[in-house]
Amino acid sequence: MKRKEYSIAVVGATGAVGTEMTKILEERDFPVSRISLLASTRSAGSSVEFRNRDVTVELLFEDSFEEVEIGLFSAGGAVSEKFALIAADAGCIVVDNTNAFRMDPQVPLVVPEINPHAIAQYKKRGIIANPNCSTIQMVMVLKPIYDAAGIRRVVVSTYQAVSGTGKKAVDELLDQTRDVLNFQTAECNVYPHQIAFNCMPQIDVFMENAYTKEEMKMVNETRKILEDDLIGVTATAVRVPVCCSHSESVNIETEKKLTASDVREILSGAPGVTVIDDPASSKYPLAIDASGKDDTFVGRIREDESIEKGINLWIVADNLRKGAALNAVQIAEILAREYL
Ligand code: 25A
Ligand code: L14
Repeated sequence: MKRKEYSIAVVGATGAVGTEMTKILEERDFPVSRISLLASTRSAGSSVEFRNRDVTVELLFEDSFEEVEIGLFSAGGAVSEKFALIAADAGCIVVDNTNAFRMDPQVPLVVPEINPHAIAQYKKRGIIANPNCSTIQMVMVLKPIYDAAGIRRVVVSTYQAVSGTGKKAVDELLDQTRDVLNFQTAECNVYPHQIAFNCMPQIDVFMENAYTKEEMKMVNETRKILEDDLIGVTATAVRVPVCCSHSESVNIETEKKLTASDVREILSGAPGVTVIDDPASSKYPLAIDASGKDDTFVGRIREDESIEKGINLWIVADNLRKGAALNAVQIAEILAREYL
């Protein structure tokens, strides 16, 4: 019997995340009958290769979702706020990569390895939200620890790649690096400060409580995905001059005491997680190694000697893949397999 195939739209198809989505649909042999690649006037008319064929990028407009079954959105919050509703009204199930619907109680916020059961809630609004990239890689590691020992509090600092902001930010980092090395003035268009040879403790905008929006996404989304509002989470999100893959230093206070070797064993069996932890030979997860990979990598696992039940670790994942496009395609795979 021929397997069922689906009509798919990628919104923001020429962006950093959208490009990766199309690639991953192809790599994982997602059952696609038709693919619409949608973007703004800047790239409508250009073409993108999918399964050895050139597909023309079309302009996103109100009628783009007729007969589309699944829409993968990654063109920014403003585009999603408008077009996700239009798509859902037309019967297209939206997997949205932006911040627009993540905390909507009627919209499930899903990491397939962690809370696949939540996908069933898509029927309420026709939308499933993909969490923030920094949240996804952190909960991939927190969840197995939470199940084994409970979690009281998490303190995280991120070291985030520029590709999270989109292609223009990657260009800005490369241009600034070249300019500084050539004794030229580095031009800043995307970020408020020079990012080349720098670290910037601001990702997204500041909120009234003096945290950035990115930091508060990590707090709120972690609780929603783990379905526990009592977990304390506090975050500092930092941009570093890295093109791809986010790194995170995470301190976890558990309910039950875990030794470092307990944690190593728990994480070794966790789906989608790879432990790289051999300090004697300088082996630990690195952004440049995680890029292009699907797993979330964890290392530097050690006990926090300043408290009774604390663990420190270092988490790295490709922000465009597990942090965005791969997670979205995994959600679409479950939709196709179990719901459509
Ligand atoms: O609005 P927000 O929420 O603040 O989001 C801002 C940015 O976040 C990225 C994405 O950048 C977005 O623009 N983003 C989105 N989801 C993300 C996620 N989950 C995410 N980042 C991390 N995690 P991007 O450059 O990666 O992708 C932009 C894509 O969206 C299309 N798009 C934008 N506005 C649209 C739209 N499509 C339809 N209607 C609209 N109104 C966009 O298509 C792209 O596919 P494009 O045609 O506008 O861009 C094509 C090429 O143009 C370059 N470019 C981008 N911005 C500019 C630009 N060139 C000149 N000037 C610019 N201002 C890009 O390099 C792109 O290749
Ligand atoms: O909310 O600039 O998904 O790195 C992810 C990455 C917003 C911005 C999100 C960045 C974003 C972001």
